[in-house]
Amino acid sequence: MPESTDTKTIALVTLSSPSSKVNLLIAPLSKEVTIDIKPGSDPNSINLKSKVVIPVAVLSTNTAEGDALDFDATQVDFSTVTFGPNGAVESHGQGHVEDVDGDGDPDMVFHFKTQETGIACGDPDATLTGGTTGGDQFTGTDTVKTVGCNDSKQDTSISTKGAGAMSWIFLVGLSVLGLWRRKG
Ligand SMILES: [Ca+2]
Ligand SMILES: [Ca+2]
Repeated sequence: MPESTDTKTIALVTLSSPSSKVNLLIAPLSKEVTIDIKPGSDPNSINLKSKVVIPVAVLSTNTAEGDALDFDATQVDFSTVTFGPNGAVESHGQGHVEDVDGDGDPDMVFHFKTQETGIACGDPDATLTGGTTGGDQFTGTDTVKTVGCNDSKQDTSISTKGAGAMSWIFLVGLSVLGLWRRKG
């Protein structure tokens, strides 16, 4: 991807004046875009034990209704898109054009394997980054609600132990009852 390589390059510019020398790091700014994790769902529950894919929509936006698009999501290059702390890549190797918010502008939906995203228990949000076919970088963040975490696993094991203890007491009770009847 020559375009994305170029836009990721950080330029070191040295400004010199008679009295001082200043180094400026100039990095291209990533545009903030609107994303919708699990379009149509709120809260955006992410089951961390699930092997299903997480749909994430990148929305086309304009500054005012009727204006030209400020960000055209259909121009997103799927091969540059990554999601979550581990930077999962698109699981189908393509994006799907769909107007997920029903505003008449086509948006883009990508899918990521839950296990590859690196989203951890208690994470409050997740970020998608990528670039357009024109080489513009963008980033977008949406909230998540993690489920299937260790807390619920412990709860399950405790209740299983509880059930085991209960049935053991029940069996002992039956035996005692049997002995008592024999004596009688
Ligand atoms: Ca959502
Ligand atoms: Ca739309």
